[in-house]
Amino acid sequence: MSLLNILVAPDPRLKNKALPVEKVDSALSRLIDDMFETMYQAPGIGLAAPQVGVAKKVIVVDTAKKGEEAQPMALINPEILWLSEETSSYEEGCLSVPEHYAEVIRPARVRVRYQDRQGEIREIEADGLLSTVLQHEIDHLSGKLFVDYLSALKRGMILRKLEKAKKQAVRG
Ligand code: GNR
Ligand code: NI
Repeated sequence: MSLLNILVAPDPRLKNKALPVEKVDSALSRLIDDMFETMYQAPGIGLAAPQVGVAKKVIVVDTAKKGEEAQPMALINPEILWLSEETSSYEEGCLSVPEHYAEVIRPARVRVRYQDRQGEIREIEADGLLSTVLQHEIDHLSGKLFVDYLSALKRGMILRKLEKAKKQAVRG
């Protein structure tokens, strides 16, 4: 297994649309293992392939709390079938937007169709934190970040700070 490099905004690769996975094979399984390792090490509760520079429709999530048994879920080609009218607000963060957090209002519940690691088609209905994280990860597959839900003013402030930090890192 290997740790993958997580892209940080603003990076044009985070804005691209991911492509559907055509073959659920051992190479894809390896990518999923590496994504789990990278997510747990970060640590994070979700990770989408575009965040590690892979433009494919693959996400991993685990919303189990510390001390609880892990609940790793890999979703291939996830698609939203249904969103509730009811909304809920969570303070979101993103491994590609480090050290910035903001409340985002989203549908409270979601139903998602996806393929599992065996290529079997499955459906899941989620609420609470899992619903938020699934929507956050599926957004990554269409090049969307949580900051895109904020005002242009807030988004601009965050992205300018991240850009500045990148330039400082290059200068050392
Ligand atoms: O680790 C993460 N925590 C989180 C908290 C609230 C809402 C969404 C998330 S996802 C984030 C990891 C990440 O960036 N996934 O794309
Ligand atoms: Ni994210």
